[in-house]
Amino acid sequence: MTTSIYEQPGYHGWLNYSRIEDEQLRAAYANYGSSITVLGDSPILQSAAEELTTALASLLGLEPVRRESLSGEGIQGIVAGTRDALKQSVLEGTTKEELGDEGYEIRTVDRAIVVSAEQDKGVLYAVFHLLRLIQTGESISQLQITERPLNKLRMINHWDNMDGSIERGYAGRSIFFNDYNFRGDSRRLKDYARLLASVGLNAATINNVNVHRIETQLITERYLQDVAQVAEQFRAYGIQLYLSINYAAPIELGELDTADPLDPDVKAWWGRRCEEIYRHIPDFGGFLVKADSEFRPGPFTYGRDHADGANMLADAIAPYGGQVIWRCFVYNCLQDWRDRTTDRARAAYDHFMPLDGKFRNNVLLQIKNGPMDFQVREPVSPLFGGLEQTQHLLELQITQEYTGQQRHLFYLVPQWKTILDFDTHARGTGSTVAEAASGRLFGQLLGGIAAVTSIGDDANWTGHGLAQANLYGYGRLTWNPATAAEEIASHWIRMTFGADAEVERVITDMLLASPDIYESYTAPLGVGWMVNPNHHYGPNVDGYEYAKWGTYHFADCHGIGVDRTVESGTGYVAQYHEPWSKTYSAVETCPDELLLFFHHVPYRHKLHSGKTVIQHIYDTHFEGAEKAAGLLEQWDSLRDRMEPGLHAGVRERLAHQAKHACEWRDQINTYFTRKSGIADEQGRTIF
Ligand code: GCV
Repeated sequence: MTTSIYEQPGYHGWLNYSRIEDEQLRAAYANYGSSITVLGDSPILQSAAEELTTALASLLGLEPVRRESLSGEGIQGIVAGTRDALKQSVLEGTTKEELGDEGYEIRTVDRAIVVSAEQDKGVLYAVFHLLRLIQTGESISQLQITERPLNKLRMINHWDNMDGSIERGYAGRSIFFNDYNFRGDSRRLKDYARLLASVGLNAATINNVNVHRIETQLITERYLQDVAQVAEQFRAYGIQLYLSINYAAPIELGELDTADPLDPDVKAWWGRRCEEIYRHIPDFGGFLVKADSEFRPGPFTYGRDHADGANMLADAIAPYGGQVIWRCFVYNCLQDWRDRTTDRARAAYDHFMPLDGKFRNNVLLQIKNGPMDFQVREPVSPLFGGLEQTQHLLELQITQEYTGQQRHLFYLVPQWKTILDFDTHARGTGSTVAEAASGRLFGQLLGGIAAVTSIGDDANWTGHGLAQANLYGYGRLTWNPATAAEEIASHWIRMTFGADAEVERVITDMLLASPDIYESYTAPLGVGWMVNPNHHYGPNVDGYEYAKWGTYHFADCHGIGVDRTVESGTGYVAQYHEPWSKTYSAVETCPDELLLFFHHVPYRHKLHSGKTVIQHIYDTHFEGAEKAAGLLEQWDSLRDRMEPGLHAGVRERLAHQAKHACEWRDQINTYFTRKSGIADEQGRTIF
């Protein structure tokens, strides 16, 4: 007998609403949870009511009574609605301005819990928050919660192609497309929308930023009805739909012979497209554009700059309230490896800083977190804190392209927190990336975070069962970047695996240790890359060394690293504000973990840790492989504490990781022993 996908391990993720075992707790929750009143019946409020009903039934083992209006005997149970609907009768305190469009309040008032917001979306977020409290065993008898998100845009980007494949996808095929059609799997789309909304995400692109021939037609009659159906499903969960577009669409669709942004025919063409799109999807979010990057067309072809390109689209979509999200991932991908003057790291800043202030107010620049490409360790892109007059988004990668491809465990939240907390010093201390990206630092209206999603049609969405923590954590951070990585981990574990203190202890430990473990047996000290070309999995130290992509480590028999100083290198360090420019410039002050990103040093150079670079490489690679094996042992200790299928799926991946970490260790150590001729101080086996 085959089990349906909905019953397979991990399908429900952190919304599995397992019955609460503790009887006392269940009874305490039932005091409120046995009656639900949701005021209003918009699609979003219907989603909220449905979520509450199914979740409470499952968590508490009861059938909650559903009411549609407040009863005469005063309020009781869970009462949810907008402030208008509640007529403020039960609320006081927070002003409309404090709450904002998406914020909410949750208050325990006598025998009731009142969930309220300015808008329906806020009510939905509040419902998920309340359910989280119940799932994680918190008391709800004295709630006084007020929340609002820091970021207006909290976005997911899919790199899905219409043939059903996913660029850099490691969890099956697209949930949207197959064989150049929409899959129309509404149950799956709904459950995905629930997962996204439950962590506060509010926007999504559904197709790859590399927009190929057929995908170019997504903005035409051929597909717009299907796109509109997805938009409708997402709308019921407060998620606005965006599309990635092909900058040369007017040409590719055979309607014009130019895509020059300053050509009036091109402007008019995009105007007509927008009109048609909005006829199908009145709340369409806008366009995401990868232009003049990795062989994608763009305004450079016509001698125009990126402001010309983005503003033309922005003007076309402005009458409908849409936005243009324009990516800054622009660099020379045909570099000659012999040329040491060109530095890919400089490219985004060099291209976009001169354009600061030249973009329309419905344009946002989307900037990858680092200057290269989602490596395990990179400095923060200097465009954060650099761009002062242009709205922008931080782009992260949940899909684990360079972080183990969802076969290795890598809890990304600590990495993202390092990025968000990075103080750019643009306006003195406290000018963090989180503040810059949200728009708050420079008083901009729009801002936020986007990330490339990690999901596919695998039953558990993310392939690796523990990789779900990254999708969950991403949403939580977009809402509030100050949330601690430990807290996110602990919530995710309790919601996913239930209340078992040992499970929580072990998995928290594993998650928090995982980024350092992976970093330690892969590319050292911020140098990056060292992976197999194309698919980017597994060790290959020189894989990108003689390639055109601008990704070099320059290892020779004397030393390793890229000199990015002003004095003797590419000058990249000068793109940062002080004190960073100075700190990174000097080998003495550059943080160890980024040393090889900024400097070329001899193998015997001493790190702050007191070790030489070469000994650090050996030690971390031996330790990393050992710790990877340790992850498997830790997981095995939980064998009897969870659903066997869930345990087995993760176990298989951890076993692979342990083995693959040895491959990494041996290739890297052998390479550097041979290159440097320096032996390991501890005489361990190096081949
Ligand atoms: C979607 C990297 C990835 C590409 C990706 C590109 C981008 O180069 O390897 O697969 O393309 O980034 O972000 O546009």
